[in-house]
Parts: sequence; C-alpha cells; structure tokens
Amino acid sequence: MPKATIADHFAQTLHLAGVKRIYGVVGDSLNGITDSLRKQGKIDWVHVRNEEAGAFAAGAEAQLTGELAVCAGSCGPGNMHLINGLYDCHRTRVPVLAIAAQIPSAEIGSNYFQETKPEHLFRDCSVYCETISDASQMPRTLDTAIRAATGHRGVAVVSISGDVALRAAENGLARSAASLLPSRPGIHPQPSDLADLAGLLDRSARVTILAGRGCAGAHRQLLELADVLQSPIVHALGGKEHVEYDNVFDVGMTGLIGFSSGYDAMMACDMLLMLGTDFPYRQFYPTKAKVAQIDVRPENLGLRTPIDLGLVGDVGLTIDALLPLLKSGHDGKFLASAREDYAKARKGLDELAQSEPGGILHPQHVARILSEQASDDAVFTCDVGTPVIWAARYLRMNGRRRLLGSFNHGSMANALPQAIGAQKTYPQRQIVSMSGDGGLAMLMGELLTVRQVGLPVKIIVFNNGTLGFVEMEMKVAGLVETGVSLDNPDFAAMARSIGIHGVRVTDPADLEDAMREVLSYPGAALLDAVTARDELSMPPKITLEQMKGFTLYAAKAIISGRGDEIIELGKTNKGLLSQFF
Ligand SMILES: Cc1ncc(C[n+]2csc(CCOP(=O)(O)OP(=O)(O)O)c2C)c(N)n1
Repeated sequence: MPKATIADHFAQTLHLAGVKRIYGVVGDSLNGITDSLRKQGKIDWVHVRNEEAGAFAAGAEAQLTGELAVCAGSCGPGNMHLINGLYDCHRTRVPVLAIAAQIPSAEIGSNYFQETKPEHLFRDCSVYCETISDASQMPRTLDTAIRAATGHRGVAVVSISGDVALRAAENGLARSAASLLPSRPGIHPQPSDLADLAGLLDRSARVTILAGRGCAGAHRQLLELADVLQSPIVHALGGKEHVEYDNVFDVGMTGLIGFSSGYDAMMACDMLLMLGTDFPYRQFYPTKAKVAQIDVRPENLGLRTPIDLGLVGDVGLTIDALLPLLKSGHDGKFLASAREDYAKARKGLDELAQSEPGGILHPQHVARILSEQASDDAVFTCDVGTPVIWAARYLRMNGRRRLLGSFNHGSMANALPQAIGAQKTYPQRQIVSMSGDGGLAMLMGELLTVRQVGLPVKIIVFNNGTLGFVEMEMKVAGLVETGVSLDNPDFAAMARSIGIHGVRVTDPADLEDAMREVLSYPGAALLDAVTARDELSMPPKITLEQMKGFTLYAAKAIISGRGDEIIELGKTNKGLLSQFF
C-alpha cells in the first residue's frame, strides 16, 4: 500500500473536522489535494466558476451552521480571487478555512510564473495564515488553522506548494474530532460588573437597547430584559434575523438604511445598552446618553462610541445573570412612544410597497411579495446596493428564516454565491438570492454553477438598469451620474438559455403570479423584475430636486427615512457619506 501523502492527510483531517465540501476551482498546484479528495470520496468538491464565489459560498455555509467551511484556490491568481470573499467571511466572523496553493517550492523567490506571497496577501483578512513547506509541519499546521478558524470564528489560510502536498506524510493525524474542534466556552462577566450595570440601568428612566448579531440565540433573554426595563429595542442589520421577530419591543433599524423610529429611539434615550453589536456609524449614536456595552470581544467595547461601562460576555448568559439584579419599576411611557413612532414609520414604508397595475413596478413591492410568498424557513441572501435596503425593510423574519448579506464588508455580488453555499448546506430549504442587476452581472458565471451543480436556488433580480445605489449617491451629491447605466439583457431569457427557468415581469399586475411561479419551481429559477430606475429609498414627499442643496450626510439621512429633522446635523457633517461606500 503506498504511503499516505500530505494531501491525503489534508483530506483525512478535514473529514475528521466535519467538513462536507470544498468550494473552489482546480489548478495544477492543487492537484495533489483534489486527487486525494477524489480518492477519499467523502468530501464534495463544489466546482464554482470564480474562487471569489467559493469564498462567499463557504462563508454562507459557516454562517448558517456555525461550523467550519472550506474553500480553495490554486497558486497565484487562483487564490487571489478568494480574497474579496474571505474579507467578507473575516469581517462577519465566521469559521472558514482557505487552502491557498503555492507554486513549486523550489521556485519560491524567483519571480516564477504565477508567484505571489499568500502569507502576506491573506494576512489582513485572517486570524491565522501560515505556509506548509515541509512534511514535518503536518498535521500540526492544518490542525492549528482549524482550531484558529473555529475558536476565533474567523478565516484561517494554509498555503502549500503542490510538490509539498505530494510528499510522504511523516506524522500521525489528530486523535479525535474533539481535539480539533474544542467547543467554545460560555463567557460570563464578573459579578461586580453585573452589579454596576444593574445600577446604571436602574438609575436610567429611558433605556434603549441596540441589538446586533451577537444576540443570536438570546431572543428569550432579550425580550425578558426589555420587558423589565420597558425598553425599545433597535436592531442593527446583522441583528435583524435574530431580534425582529415576535418582538413587541422592536422599533426598527437605525443607520444609513434604517428608519426614523429606530433613529429616534437611540437619540431620545438617557441610557443606551449595546448588546452584541459593532454597529459602525458613529454619528448615529446618542452623544449625551450613558452607554453600556456587552460583547464577547473586548476590542469591540467602546470602539464606536464612548462607553461608561463595558462587559465581556455572551449576550444570553449576561442577561440571565443580570435579570435577578434589576429592580423593576421602569414606566412604559418611553417604550409606548417609541412603539407609536415605529407603527408610523412602518405604515409609511408599507405604503411604498405597492404599485399600480400597468404602471411602474416598485422594488419595495417586489420585496414585500417575496416576503409574503417565501417559505417559513427560507434563507435569503441580499446584494449590497438597494436590495439590502428592501431586504432590511420588507422581509419578515420569524426565527426560522435566515438573512445573509455582506453587511460588514459591503461587497457587491455576494448574494448569488452565498445562495450557492446556503443551498449546498440545506438542499431541502428554499434559498432566495435578492440580486441587484449590477451584483448579478459581477459574478454572473455563478449562474452556470447553479445549473451545473443542480441547485434549486431562486434568484430575484431587481433589474433597475443602473448601479442604483451609487446613482442615487451621485445625485444626492449634486454630481452628474457617471458610469452607472447598465444595458441589461432580458435576464429571464438569458437564464432560460442556460437551463434555468426564467420569468420576466414588467407589469405589477403580473408580479404575484410570476413570483409564485418562480418560488414554486422545482429547480433553479430566476425572476427578472424590471423595477423603477429612480426609486428613492426615502420618504415619498422629499424629491431629489429638494435634496440637491443638502450636504451628503443630510441627504443620506433623509434617504434613510429620518426626514427633515436631521438636516441641521447634516450641515456640520459635510462629506461623511463618502466614507460609507
Ligand atoms: C465590489 C464592489 N464594487 C463597487 C461597490 C460600490 N457599490 C455599492 S452599491 C453599488 C451598486 C450596486 O448596483 P446593483 O447591484 O445594480 O444594485 P442597485 O443598487 O442598483 O439596486 C456599487 C457600485 C461595492 N460596494 N462593491
């Protein structure tokens, strides 16, 4: 029997770590590993058309399951394509291992064909990034990468030359899955810190909670806390899927794409309690309120706004320990008024989510019908651009549905590859990609992946003929829009030509039937929704013309739906918008 190679040990170690598939594109520097995977027959090779999509797909899988997902690229350009997707994984803090193949080991440092330095290139988007240049480093380097990715919830990159992968293995494998994947410890704050926090909360009359993705799994605790404090809960986009549902305390989102009620609840409180959120936009934080923050990452405390108290802890565990220390007695006035504001904001948004039969199809309408018709456990992915706004505002979460995006990294073209990862992970669930026409085109080759791999992904294209979000930003800045127009094909006809069911809708009267046809189709299907180009994600009464004289930030604030009251603030913050996109 031939001796096991390093590549064989890769296949065995990944299997031991529970890895079910690897997303990637092959190349000769990867041949050793792909061949070992083929011979082993336990890990599926998911052949994407661009490695960037492979990284996004792995990130989606890791985010949905919380478990290690893997992508791979061949040497030089092959693994460089991974980088954008890996940045997204890294910023979303999901456990992903990237295998970055390297040129022949003897050629390193000679400016050889396809030579790059992966250990430099990936440094910034990883928690661990090392090269295996000798058989004696295995399996320790790979094992450490796996532990780093899962333990720190981030990206680990292992670079290895093709010839090194084919060398004979020298050492034994990890002894058990448990030794590779130690479970995460629960993090409890110190009792004295909890007492301080309880004191602060008891002394504050108007507490607002800002809840982020760190609230995953803590829905019960969050509601119990809000009930004791009679607090409105504002959610950040990353928290939407974990916070918004079955929640009478929720008053919407704040931020660039949020709505007035969320913004107001943050600004009117005398104490802000941040739970598992790294919401980045500093100008949306109150300046006078006291602030306490709970996060598992100490480096996140006080990162976005000055805080009075920071606790390192899991949100759920911390609230459980905090609740017995709190005195009840907060009256419900602040909450009631925030909820009234929310009802008004919600009504305003809902009024925008319809279109006249025979008239222009509004994207809000498309998003609302999608939400109404999608299954109860659908996984939605939404492209950066206006689809993220429609998803944030019109998708109804229920605790079983999931929503993924590129919420921290902000990359276009995330939705389709994330849908590929989601569908591979959950073959039986309905997976819906809310794609921009620009976003879809950017990684359009992945439509071929969808078809070739046989994934029943549903793709809803918001086809507005423009890079809409940027067009709006340019108009708001008083610039003539440049480089935004998209001369699109009939995406439905294009889908059909490659074996994906395609339906095009232009008349709002046909929307509901078209959506039903696409969502219920047994295989991959695409809805080309030809939507209004000049759709403004802002209150209907304010026109672009009115916004021309405003500063970028003020206009952006209006787009976010917070109305006139913010214009004064905008005057002092000229130019801020440019840093966001
Ligand atoms: C990779 C990348 N390139 C450029 C941008 C800047 N950007 C943000 S949104 C956007 C437009 C997206 O257009 P589209 O997908 O058509 O969606 P729309 O906003 O029109 O709905 C652009 C160019 C980005 N965020 N990511």
